[in-house]
Amino acid sequence: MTPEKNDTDAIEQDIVHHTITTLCRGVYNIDKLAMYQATAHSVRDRLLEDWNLTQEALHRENPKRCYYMSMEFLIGRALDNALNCLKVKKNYKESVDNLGFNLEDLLVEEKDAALGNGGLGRLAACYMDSAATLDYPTWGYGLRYQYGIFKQIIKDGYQNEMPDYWLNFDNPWEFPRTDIRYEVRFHGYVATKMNEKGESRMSWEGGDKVQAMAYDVPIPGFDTKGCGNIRLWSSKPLNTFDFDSFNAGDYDRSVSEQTNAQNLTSVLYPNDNHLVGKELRLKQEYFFVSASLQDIIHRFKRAKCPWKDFPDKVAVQMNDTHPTLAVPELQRILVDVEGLEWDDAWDIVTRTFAFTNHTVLPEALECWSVPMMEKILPRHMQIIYDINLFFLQKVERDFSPDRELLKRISIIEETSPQQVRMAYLAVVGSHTVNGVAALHSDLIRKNLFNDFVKYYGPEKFINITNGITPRRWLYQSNPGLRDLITKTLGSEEWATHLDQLEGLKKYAEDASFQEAWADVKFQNKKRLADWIKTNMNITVNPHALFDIQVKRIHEYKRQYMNILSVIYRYKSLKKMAPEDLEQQVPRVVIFGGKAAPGYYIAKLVIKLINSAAEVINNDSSIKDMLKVVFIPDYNVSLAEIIIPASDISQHISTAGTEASGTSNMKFVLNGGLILGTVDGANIEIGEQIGEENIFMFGVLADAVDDIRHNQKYHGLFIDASLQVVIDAIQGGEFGDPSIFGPLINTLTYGGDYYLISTDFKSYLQKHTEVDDTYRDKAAWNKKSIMCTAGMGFFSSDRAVRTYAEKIWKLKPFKVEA
Ligand code: CR1
Repeated sequence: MTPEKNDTDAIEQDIVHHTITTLCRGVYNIDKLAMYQATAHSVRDRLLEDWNLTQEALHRENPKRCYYMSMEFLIGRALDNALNCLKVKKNYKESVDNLGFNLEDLLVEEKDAALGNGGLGRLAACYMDSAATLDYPTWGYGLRYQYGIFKQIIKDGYQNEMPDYWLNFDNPWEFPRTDIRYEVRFHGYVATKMNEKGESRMSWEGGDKVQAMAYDVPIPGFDTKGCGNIRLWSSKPLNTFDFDSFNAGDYDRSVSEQTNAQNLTSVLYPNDNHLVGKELRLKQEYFFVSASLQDIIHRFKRAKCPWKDFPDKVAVQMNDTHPTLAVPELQRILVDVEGLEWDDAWDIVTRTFAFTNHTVLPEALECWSVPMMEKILPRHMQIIYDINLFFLQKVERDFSPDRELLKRISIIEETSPQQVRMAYLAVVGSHTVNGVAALHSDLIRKNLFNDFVKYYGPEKFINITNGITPRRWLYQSNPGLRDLITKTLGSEEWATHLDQLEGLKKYAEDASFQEAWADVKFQNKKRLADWIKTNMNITVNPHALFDIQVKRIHEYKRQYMNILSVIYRYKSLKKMAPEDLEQQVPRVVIFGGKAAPGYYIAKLVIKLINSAAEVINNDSSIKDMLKVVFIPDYNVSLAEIIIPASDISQHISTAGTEASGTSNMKFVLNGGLILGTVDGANIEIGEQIGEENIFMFGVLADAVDDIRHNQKYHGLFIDASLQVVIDAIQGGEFGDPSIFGPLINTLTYGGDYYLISTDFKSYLQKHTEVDDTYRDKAAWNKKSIMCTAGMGFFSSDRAVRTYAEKIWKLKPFKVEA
């Protein structure tokens, strides 16, 4: 960026120019939203320059590229991030100031791009940030949903859902590519045809077609000229019109076909870690991979390389099984359309794809019914059968003729109707499979993919522990801590070399550093307390211990156990003598998160939290020693305010259920301590920051099966502390107890699948330990500093570099100014 372009006058002129031209508004008649838009357009122009520079250079040099295929990208807001990446935030602040506005007020006008459910989608966004920052030639591919994740509204304590109209205003962060369009087919039939060489080939014919149009979302890298890209596909009707229906007087029908085409990418399925086997979802998945592969192949063909070189130019990472149809789709294109022999094509396919598994929860593993697949994708179903047949023949010949094994390992599950196991298809179609934290990768090697590990050998199954971008999750969201760290370490290089945070360790016991550190935390807690006051009219004391659990509401994540423990605390406080009450550590317990609209039990948990909050927050007898807040509509931009404000955050999934978790990393990076189970990335966080700096409790993953078995055959043990809580709920202390019956039943009649009764006692003990530790401010501050200082490993830069080196075989590609 030339210096002239960064002086405040030039920026002001630029913003005014966009106000007049892009927005067609007078400069003196302008509100915050319009000012935000004009500012965003001005920043976007700068990104565009970098974007073009990068894409032109890539086109010229044609290095190997990686494509990250993900049905979800949970990006959040873009303006603040872009200003930081381009290092022009100060300049823009001044210019906007001169124009009579406050930059911070403008930033919050932006709507979140919320094209994801939770961790999986946010991970994809962090990885795109790191790939751009590290100059890896990587593009994301995804879908441009017109409605992102729903807005959550709390009414009478219950979750209500409202559509997310995020595109209602102009979106400066996407570039429509009206010229980049591909046709995508559904249904139809399979015929045999002669190809140009006179060979007989299958051909997918007939059916319905829609069009995929590209929208590009630029992804700025931090302090680099390079700019990444996420290409999102939107479905459009083909430019054809059903004249037969029209002429037959059936105008409605001819128009409704067009509408159907558009509906394909209307809405993001709002389920986290849960499959709903809807036909429209299957169509979305195919639409997504078909358009992306056509685009990738189009780019590959420009260089006129032979097909066998495809894997030397293209790496595709499948973010969970959602893009797995890309495997049979590429095989189909190579064999049916390009005329390659099956084995040559399959060699190319399996050298191209790699697959990340993100879950072991059975309800989240994608299985598609064979009849549905046959109807929508008849040729793909044949190809999947063939892939499976050749695979099983090989297993039988080279490994073991054991029929039970063959049945277990088959891509087709012999249920009625038959099902395609997408995770198995992804494993067979990929050269490398990875889990997302050490424990999770062990578990999938031992359980889910055990037969495959034995057959292929262990090298194919690796671990790459998740990471988070320090740019959004510290640099941007916690300016106070950012500045303190930069001042202490002498430069802001840590933002791209997170290991440098180690340098903070030597100040961990330094009294004045501790004081500065604690003050930053206090200011962040105040910022959150103010937000809560302004938006929810609840007063919370920023001097209290802030105890936070924000994530999707799910039984396995055990928000239920958390609220049960809060009720236990409340009951204990109520029993205390006034002099004891005064001695307690005051707590503010904060919850946030969405439940899938169809997830009845999760929605009841939200109701219980709100009902308990209502009673506790209005009970003056406990002297403000406990407050409970459920923050509605948790999303990326709220996370940016909530996460820096934690003293304790909770990551308390039943051992073995949370593949990794990534918010755990964000909290600790911001100097918050974890109260957590021995699960997911909590374990590695403890290893990195020191076990003395994390509060861990609960049974271990390898004990879970036996405990479940014993509970089933020998009954549950509900200890006295848990019974107190159940009695209070059933006694109506938090409203009509019949409402909560089904929830209580998951414990008492449901066999307590998530082992709340097993872990409850040790959980309460840890809470007491948290309180006791918090009383000693110096000890607490030291732990908090050690938390941040030990988090270098969890940068998404480390994770992406590992993917690039171990899986994608990709080199950075530096764009010069
Ligand atoms: C996991 O539940 C993990 C993210 C990102 C989720 C969570 O523990 O941090 O993925 N899995 O790896 C998921 O959404 C469909 O599976």
